[in-house]
Amino acid sequence: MRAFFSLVLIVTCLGCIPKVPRQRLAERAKVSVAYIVDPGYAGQPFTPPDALKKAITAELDDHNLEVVEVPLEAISAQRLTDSRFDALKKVSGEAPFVLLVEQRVHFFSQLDGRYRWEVATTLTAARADGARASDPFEIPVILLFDHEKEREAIAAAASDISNRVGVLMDGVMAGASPVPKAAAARPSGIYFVMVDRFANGDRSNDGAASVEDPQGFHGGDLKGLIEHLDWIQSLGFDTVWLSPIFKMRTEKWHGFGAFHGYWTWDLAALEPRFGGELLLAQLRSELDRRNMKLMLDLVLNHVGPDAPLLTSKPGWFHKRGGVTDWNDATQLVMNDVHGLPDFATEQDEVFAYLLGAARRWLPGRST
Ligand SMILES: [Ca+2]
Repeated sequence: MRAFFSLVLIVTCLGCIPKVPRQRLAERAKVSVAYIVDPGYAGQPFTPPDALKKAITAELDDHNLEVVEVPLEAISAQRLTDSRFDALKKVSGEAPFVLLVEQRVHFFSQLDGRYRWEVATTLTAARADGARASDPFEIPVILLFDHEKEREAIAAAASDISNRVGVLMDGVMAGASPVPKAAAARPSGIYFVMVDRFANGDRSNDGAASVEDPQGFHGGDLKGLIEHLDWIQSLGFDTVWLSPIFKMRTEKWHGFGAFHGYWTWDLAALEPRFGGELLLAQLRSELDRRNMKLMLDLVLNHVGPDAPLLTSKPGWFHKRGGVTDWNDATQLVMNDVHGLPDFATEQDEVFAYLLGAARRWLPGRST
């Protein structure tokens, strides 16, 4: 849950669809289409507004394809794209083409009285003879009114999304093979390390630690991690994602432990009990030697309780109180999650601070 509010740096292969000329079938054919919008924190999957369906239907009609919409129930029991696509194909009968439209909508920020949303869409399409392609993308949307939510955001992005459907279907109808993903040549994966709980390589930095206390620190550190890199690699992983290692609150809060590292106090310094910058540099070098990658986890949504920034920069926080309605998109972004002081990231100064902190830890920038 806490990790959801943090930043990790991930490189993905997007737009793996080769560009081909506009396609139109000589004879009209059916395309089986399924829509699903994943809910955020609560609720059931739902179908997008008619504005999107209408735009996509018009686009497909332009390809001489007749839409047969598959009911949401046919795929809603599945959570993964591959499973949904298989379920869609199963109920598509003789339709020579299938199209799956998956969406998730996020409230992003409130700025100058307007509401910024992100509409994330993954399109997956295939011909009956197997050629399949996918296109994941995000479209930012500005809405003017508080009562406008997920449906209005999707409707606002309908034209852009239907255009992407057209390009994707051009590729599928032309039989173009998707460009292989860069990572496909070698299996890979991300191994997440809860640094305090992974391996204790240096007992001199333990401070107050007790493995008997489930909420206490257990002594894990970067040195212990470095000593286990061969083991992590032997499991088939090529990337290590660390729980936050930055200066943080270390005292318990309402009985809950701080060992996870998500109660950051200072993103520009390392927490001494995990090891210093020399050890971080050594970790990087050991990972490089194994052709492995490192992901650092920066908590950008909030600071830890009693963080010094609350005193030195009191204007940097929303101070709207805790979240009381988990279905209220504005509260989710602007209010304190479980009492953790919420950064006003829409302020230029706050944004610059967080960006600077992120850049601080890029390789070759640690001075
Ligand atoms: Ca230790």
